[in-house]
Amino acid sequence: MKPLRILFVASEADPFVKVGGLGDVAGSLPYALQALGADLDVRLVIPFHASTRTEGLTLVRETVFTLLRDGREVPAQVFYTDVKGLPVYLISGAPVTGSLKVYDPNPLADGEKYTFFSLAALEMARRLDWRPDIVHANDWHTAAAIYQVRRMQHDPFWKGVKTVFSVHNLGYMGPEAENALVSYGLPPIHEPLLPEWACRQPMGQALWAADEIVAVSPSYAEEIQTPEYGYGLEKYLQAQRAKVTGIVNGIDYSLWDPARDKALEATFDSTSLAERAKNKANLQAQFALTEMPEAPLLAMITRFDFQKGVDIALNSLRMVTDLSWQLILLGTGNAALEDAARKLEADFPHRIASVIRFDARLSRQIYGSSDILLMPSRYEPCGLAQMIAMRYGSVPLARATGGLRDTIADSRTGVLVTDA
Ligand code: NHF
Repeated sequence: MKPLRILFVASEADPFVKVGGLGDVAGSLPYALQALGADLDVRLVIPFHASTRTEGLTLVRETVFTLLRDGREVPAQVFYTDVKGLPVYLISGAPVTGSLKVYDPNPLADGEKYTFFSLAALEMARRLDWRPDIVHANDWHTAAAIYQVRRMQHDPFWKGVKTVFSVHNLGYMGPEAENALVSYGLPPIHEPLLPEWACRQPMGQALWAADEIVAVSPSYAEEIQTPEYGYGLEKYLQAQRAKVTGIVNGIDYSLWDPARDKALEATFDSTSLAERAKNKANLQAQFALTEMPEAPLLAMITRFDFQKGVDIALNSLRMVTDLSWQLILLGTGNAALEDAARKLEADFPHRIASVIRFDARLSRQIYGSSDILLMPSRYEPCGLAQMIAMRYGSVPLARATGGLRDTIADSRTGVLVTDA
């Protein structure tokens, strides 16, 4: 039997490039799909960002072609590599190399980059004469691929190709991409149930064009159909509820394993949790926090964003003066929130460490030593940190929203917040 071909299109994927949870998912879901059986042929395609890590990999220049933008040719180069049996394509070209960040502070540059990339990913499949059965795109960055497949249904190569659009975060829709979309031949859609502005943006277009919409948790699939979380698209999503499914993300337990994690001073498993005390003492010493074994070490490992409720945690902790606690905060993002974190540290020295940087190794040490992981998210489509925390013996304290509802269980009863 001919294997089912899935083209997995994403803006980032671990270990090549990882900014957030999407990178974790795109770096492991294709393998999990592949493992379902030999009758699946899954291939990953990502942009060849300036920050892509390719050490130790052999890259082969696979093909070159041009895309038309307002009648002008924009060259694209495709590189191929194989990582643990997964075929991976990296697409380069001026709109990608011209932008230093994976998510550019200039939204127009991101509009150009991701429209070019999404269309180049499809053109690549045609050049390689590898016709996917399913194109699986993720978030607004790769949404144009979904819309384009729908527009190309008259083309024998694309006719009958199905699309899956995963929504990792509905809050980001690509509002400045319209110019690029139109220039590459993707006009606004006409859909009375969508607000007019959404008809001109990649997120709205992909929700309209996709055969299936997957939200990254069952609760989030429900939430995006409500005014509180739907960002104005809730009416459309309600009308389309038959094609909206919630599938919760997972983490790769072989990559997140406290019994083997080389970043930890003391490794441990569920039978040797006492070992964690060494990690806690080590972290306290590293960040000049007073060693107080009896005080809970709280942690936040997050993008500094209002979505994540960083401000809620910082403001609330200021009020908790009658209990002993310590906090270690790791992440980067919004400058005002970074400043607020630094200020809290200055006001509570020896109690708070604010580490304003991206540090994968330190994050593992924090998971393996903290007592409580705070996730006061205003909304959380899925969330991975709570799953890692549970794997590493840190108890998540979270707001009951999205994937946090679907994944955090009471360890005494096994009951999920969703079921309670
Ligand atoms: O886990 C990966 C991640 C989610 O809740 C997270 C988010 C972005 O906000 O699906 O995407």
